[in-house]
Amino acid sequence: SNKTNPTSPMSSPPQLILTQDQLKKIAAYKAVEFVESGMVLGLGTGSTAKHAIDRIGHLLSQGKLTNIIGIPTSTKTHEQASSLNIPLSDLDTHPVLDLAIDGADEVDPDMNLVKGRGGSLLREKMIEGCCKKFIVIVDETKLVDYVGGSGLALPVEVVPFCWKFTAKKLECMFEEAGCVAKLRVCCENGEAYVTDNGNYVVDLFLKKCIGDLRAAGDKMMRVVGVVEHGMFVDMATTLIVAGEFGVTVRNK
Ligand code: ABF
Repeated sequence: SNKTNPTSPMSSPPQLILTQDQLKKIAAYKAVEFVESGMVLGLGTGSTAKHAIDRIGHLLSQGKLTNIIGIPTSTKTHEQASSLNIPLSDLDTHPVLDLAIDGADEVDPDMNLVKGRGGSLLREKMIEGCCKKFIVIVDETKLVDYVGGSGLALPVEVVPFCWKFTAKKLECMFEEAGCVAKLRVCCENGEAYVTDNGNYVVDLFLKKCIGDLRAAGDKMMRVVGVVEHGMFVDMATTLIVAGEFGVTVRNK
């Protein structure tokens, strides 16, 4: 017979495999659905947040959003947002924000985050700490069982003065977790990476869970020379994850 076998692969619809960047875009566009005219908005940094900012710029240009004020979390985001004619301001003028949208490097099951692999953790933490709502947008690769669980860096912004001394203190602090501290360098020239605030970044590589995140964060902040660390504990209010399964929105 010429009947098609229903179980044959030939009869099933072609499988759509999305790239990581497409997933980032899906999460970002979903987050922008929460943006309303008149809002003061925290604008994140990184390749996921970039999609959200593009979308906000587009909706503004179409008149579908009006009276938005953006507070950028980095000089890079400032450049992108101004090229899209998004009106911008700062925390001095707008100390309370309606909403912030930003990416993350890791998200644990309690919606605690690791941020700062993009280098903007200080401004992100200052701005995202002032928001009524903070939406984190990620593709599913960012989900981890515990902070540090990806095996990638936990970034800490430090003053350049005697950074080795500060890095050593951090490494000793998390010795039990098998911590290795490395100065972040620019891949182009091998020189120390310098943040928007003129500081360095020490990346901590952990082999185990560091336990109580708040206690660990407080300990780091007591090291003179540490400016800020990249753990964002209990800050996210909404998590949007895009994966092959679709997009999910979870509120805290
Ligand atoms: C920023 O961008 C950072 O806090 C985080 O390091 C990074 C995530 O980057 P991407 O969206 O490019 O993966 O939000």
